Amino acid sequence: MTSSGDVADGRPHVVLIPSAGMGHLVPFGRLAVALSSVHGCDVSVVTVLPTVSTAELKHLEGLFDAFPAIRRLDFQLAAFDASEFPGADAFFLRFEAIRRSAPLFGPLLAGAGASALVTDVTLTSIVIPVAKEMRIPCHILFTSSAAMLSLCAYFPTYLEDNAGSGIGDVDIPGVFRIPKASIPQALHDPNHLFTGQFVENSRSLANAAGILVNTFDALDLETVAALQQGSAVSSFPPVFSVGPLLPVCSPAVNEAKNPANYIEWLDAQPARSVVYVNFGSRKAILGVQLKELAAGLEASGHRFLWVVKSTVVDKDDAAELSELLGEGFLERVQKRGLVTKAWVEQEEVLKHESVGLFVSHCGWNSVTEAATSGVPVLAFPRMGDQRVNAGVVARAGLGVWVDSWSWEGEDWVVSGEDLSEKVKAMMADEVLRKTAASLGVAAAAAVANGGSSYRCLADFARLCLAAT
Ligand code: UDP
Ligand code: G50
Repeated sequence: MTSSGDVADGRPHVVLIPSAGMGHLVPFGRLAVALSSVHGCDVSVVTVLPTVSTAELKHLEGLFDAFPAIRRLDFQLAAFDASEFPGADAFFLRFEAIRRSAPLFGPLLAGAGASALVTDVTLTSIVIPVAKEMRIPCHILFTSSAAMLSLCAYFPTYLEDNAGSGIGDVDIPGVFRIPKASIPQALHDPNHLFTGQFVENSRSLANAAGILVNTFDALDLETVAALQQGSAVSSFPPVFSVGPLLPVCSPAVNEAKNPANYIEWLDAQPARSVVYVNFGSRKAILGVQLKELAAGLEASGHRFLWVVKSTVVDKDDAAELSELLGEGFLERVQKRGLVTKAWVEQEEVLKHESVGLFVSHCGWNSVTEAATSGVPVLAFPRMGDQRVNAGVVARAGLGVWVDSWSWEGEDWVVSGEDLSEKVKAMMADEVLRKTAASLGVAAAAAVANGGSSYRCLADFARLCLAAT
């Protein structure tokens, strides 16, 4: 035992502190497995209880069951009065609740004997001071794209330079210009709960020992290089591109989550004939937009697997599909469409050979999973960081983004006709299909032994060892 960590067997003990929401938990689980199974680290994962959704709890339990070497450190949230933020998003509230529980992290970490920490970007500004006090190096896992990381890093400077003039296009030196319309909606409001957290976290990033990003060279090389050269912000910590963090393929993680027989259904479809539609785990799509999506998928004439989410948190999802999608829709598409409200194992779906296109909200995990499987993406961003990520999709050639399409909060929706045209064009686009497939090859090479992301994670593990 050293002053900073329990390294009795010579291995660094890396404690991971994830935040809330599947989009944040999933990459932490993958990082835990890669560090533990491939890079020889002793790994603990802090399990913040309660979770926002049942999907999150099941995911974590599956992880610990499948990988007994990964230690579970339960952390009970302190009481939190959400009435201070009426109407706020359930996940932003949970970020805040975890942030306010910060004083409890010290005793937890001291008991665990951590030699290094990796925390979620949403907790940056509250975990780094705790780690500093305990003299444990603290790294950040950035769960979104490197483009979003550059926006995050530069945002405080942008605010200082443009004080009082509202948010416009953000021209990140050495990177690119992010148009006003792509800036996450919440950041336009300086008094928004998310904005307060975001700016504090942005200011703290420079104090991190390192930043892990779930990306790889073929997607984000120039952005990461610009950050490392200090063009966006001077003296930025080392950035490790460690992605795509690979899905954890284990029956214990995946079993019994879904009653729908979608894999059997996919097995029965011709190669690359199915349009897979899923907008992620955390946001419902407006009823009017759902009806246009239904019309668009029907008019495209293609087979489709559509995961419909009609309420914000999965456990509350009760509305009937036939009500949501319009009279007679399910009957009319019965022979070529499978629609479910249940959770599907997305990585299984994307690697299935019958899938030819992914209509995605561009949550970053979904983008990396599409890239891993070499499946083209029709970007349909709805909120938050998704337009910035959709820009990455388009620039890398992984897919297509119609940047004039509306998103959450705008008073019009994308028509079924526009959607159907794009789906038809993309399903017929052989060049796009080949480019997406080549990104799949590049992703596999990046994480294979000796590849760029493999080496970055190995460097990171060595850094943790050196700190013990
Ligand atoms: N996911 C899944 N099945 C679903 C919905 C989501 O497996 O029906 C997974 C998806 O594969 C991804 C994560 O949940 O790993 C969602 O993260 P992402 O960043 O794509 O979007 P978010 O849900 O955070 O908006
Ligand atoms: C949700 C969202 C907007 C958004 C992100 C969300 C990101 C970007 C990274 O998860 O992940 C980030 C999040 C929080 C933070 C700092 C950086 O405090 O609605 O951009």
